[in-house]
Amino acid sequence: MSIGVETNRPVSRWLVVAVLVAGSAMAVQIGAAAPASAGQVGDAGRFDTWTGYDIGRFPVSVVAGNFTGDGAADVAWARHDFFNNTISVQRNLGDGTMSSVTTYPASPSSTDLAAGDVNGDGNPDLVAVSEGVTLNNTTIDLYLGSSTGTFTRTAVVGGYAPQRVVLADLDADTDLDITTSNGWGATFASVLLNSGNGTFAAELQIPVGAGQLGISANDLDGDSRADVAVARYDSATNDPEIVILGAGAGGAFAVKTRLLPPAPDGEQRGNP
Ligand SMILES: [Ca+2]
Ligand SMILES: [Ca+2]
Ligand SMILES: [Ca+2]
Ligand SMILES: [Ca+2]
Repeated sequence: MSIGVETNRPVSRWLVVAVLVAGSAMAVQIGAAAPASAGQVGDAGRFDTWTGYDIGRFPVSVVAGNFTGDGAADVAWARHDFFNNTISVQRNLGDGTMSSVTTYPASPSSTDLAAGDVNGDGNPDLVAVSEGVTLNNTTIDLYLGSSTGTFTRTAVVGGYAPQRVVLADLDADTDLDITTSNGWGATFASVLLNSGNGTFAAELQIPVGAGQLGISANDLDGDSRADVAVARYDSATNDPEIVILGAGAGGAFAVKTRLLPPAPDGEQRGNP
């Protein structure tokens, strides 16, 4: 759910998730495996253990959430694997260690993962987006959470080779709606409004332009309704652009404005 124009995907095979817990504080660090005597984080001895876990190849996105309702943050991550792709969940055992990994099937080549309660039962759910083997996937995977941190997979039609996903209440009815930035030539971002129970109305296709990547949601104009910012790279002008989506006249969700970030010193906009 980060916003920014990025060009490289993480492809390291052996990344490690290190979860360091002290009281209710938690940090998740992703990086190359480090010897137990090095790379320790924290102060005053609060974080004095470092435990590495194998998270599989091609990890791309990780989220933390209290999936089991015990107050200790658990983790889930998605992988950009075209073959037998899965998302994975590890429960926090409350003593600074994590459970064994539970995996759930996912559409091929996932690109992002988000956590939030989409069906309003109080248990966090997961939403994964994936490009697909042929880079035209239109299935968004939903994983409805239970009170014990297990998930049931379902799906909704939307997006086009989606690159990022964000959950936010876009229509001010208190439930979380889905927005995706889309890839591989798609010129629209996708908005799926929640019916309140984790089912979604037909996709709205918002004309943003191609080259979309980063996405973020917040109330940017103070009207008490969430807006969405989509970062894209315009290959026609060689310029980056931030497209702001939000509720316009009559409440319809649409492009509200387009922002051109300042050019770096000494550079000019447009084609050279
Ligand atoms: Ca937990
Ligand atoms: Ca839920
Ligand atoms: Ca909503
Ligand atoms: Ca707003």
